[in-house]
Amino acid sequence: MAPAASFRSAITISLVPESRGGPFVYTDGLAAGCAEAARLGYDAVEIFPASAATLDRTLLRELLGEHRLRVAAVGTGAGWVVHKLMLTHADPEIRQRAREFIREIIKLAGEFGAPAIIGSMQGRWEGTVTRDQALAWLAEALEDLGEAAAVHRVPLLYEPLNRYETNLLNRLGDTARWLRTLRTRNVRILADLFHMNIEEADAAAALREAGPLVGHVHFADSNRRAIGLGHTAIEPIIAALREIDYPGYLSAEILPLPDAATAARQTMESFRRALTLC
Ligand code: LER
Ligand code: MN
Repeated sequence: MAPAASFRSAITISLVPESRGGPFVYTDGLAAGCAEAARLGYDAVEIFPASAATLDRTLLRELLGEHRLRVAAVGTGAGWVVHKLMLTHADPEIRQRAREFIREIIKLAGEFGAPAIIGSMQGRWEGTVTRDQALAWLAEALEDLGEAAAVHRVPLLYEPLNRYETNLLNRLGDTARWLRTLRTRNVRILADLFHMNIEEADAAAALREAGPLVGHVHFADSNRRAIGLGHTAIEPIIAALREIDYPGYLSAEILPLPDAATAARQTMESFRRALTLC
């Protein structure tokens, strides 16, 4: 019998001042975030940069070496939060700029062997744009960007978000069915347990449905706090991840509540418990 899948731990560092108040644990720079993550025993950091160009690659390389950390993933959300770019915008120039913004982050992440995440930059359908049109633009972008990520031998991560953040795809099963209609085989689903708590009838069943398409997990409780500080029943979720042989990270994209240090410690405790479950 194949050995049960093991998980790796990751924690978020945001380098974007405009994202304060968002679900990011460390917000005091790369050096402080990496040092803290390593001190608590995390395997990796997930980084949310303002753009590819503003991230200090040399510093990041040094910090990863010094602290024996990896990059779990790189977020593109600043493209929306800071620059108001989205892949489904009615204006073709904005759609193009959104795609180029993401392409640069794919290259940056690829240099570190990590996937890029498309979350809020997917946008939403509204105004003159129909849902079918928005999904067609999104599909075209994922075909292109999925192959751009393949050059680096990493997947591209697409994240279904809850209904308050997008009206495109909110559930894993729908997302998996839609992704299977694309030509590219290099786009995987980011399963964010916070969004899933809002949208899925049964989070464990949704993970089983998406199966091998699950490429990354945001490890967040029902209230977007550290796992263990909300009401999510994590055991069936861990069992489902084991069942689908999920090989990736459980990454804490959570609110730094009651403070960053406590959220990070609590996540690590929950992560260690998760490793011993099932
Ligand atoms: C990004 O990973 C995410 O989950 C979004 O809720 C951010 O807006
Ligand atoms: Mn997320």
